[in-house]
Amino acid sequence: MSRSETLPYTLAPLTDEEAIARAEAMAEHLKQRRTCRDFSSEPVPRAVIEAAIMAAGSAPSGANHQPWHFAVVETAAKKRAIRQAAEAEERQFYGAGGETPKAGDAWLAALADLGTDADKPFLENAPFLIVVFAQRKGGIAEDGQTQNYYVNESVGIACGMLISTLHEAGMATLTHTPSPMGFLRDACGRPEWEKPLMIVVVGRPAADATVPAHALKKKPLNQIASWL
Ligand code: IYR
Repeated sequence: MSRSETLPYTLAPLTDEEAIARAEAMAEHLKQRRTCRDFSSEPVPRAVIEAAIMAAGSAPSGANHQPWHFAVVETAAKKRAIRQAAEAEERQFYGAGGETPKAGDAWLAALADLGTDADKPFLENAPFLIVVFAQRKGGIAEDGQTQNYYVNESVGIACGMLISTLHEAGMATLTHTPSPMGFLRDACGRPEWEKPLMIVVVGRPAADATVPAHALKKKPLNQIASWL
């Protein structure tokens, strides 16, 4: 078997008690994260966004190809263009013009508890939109040809690390998935082998921000885990 170059790997040793305390504290902190739809337009330091993207970029990925791109949108004109294109799609999704909704009845019923509709003011109000792209091809060199592996898994993990870091920095976030979202590729000038995956909306919550009570209903441990 061929062996690659290796480097030592160590972690600061913790006692069991310390490990438990740190895991519980982190879990408690992450449990305070909410998906926010009411943003203040108060500016956010660019350095926060840069650090969060660097955290996301350290995620594990298939063959370490790092098949992600984060397009950071901060100008009013670009945010407005994205809002207008997203709302046009969402009006069809929700049937806001009186026509048959593209979303079926079951999907609309599932969304009822969230209270979402075709209006997306947060796409303009929030200081930053991070449009996340998954690179279907390209490898580390981003040549547009080399096969990438486990792309959705890799970019999904990176998005989790992105929103966790932003939460740690006291930012409100929204993982927004306009449906469909192909328009984001043109809006952000990205190549055809990249697939828009989601918009991470970042800012501070508006003074009167609320979240749906439904969002606080999280499944208990004995439902989401089994021990074999
Ligand atoms: N893209 C739509 C619908 C939507 C779908 C799901 I699944 C959600 O969890 C939330 C919204 C919208 O953004 O309104």
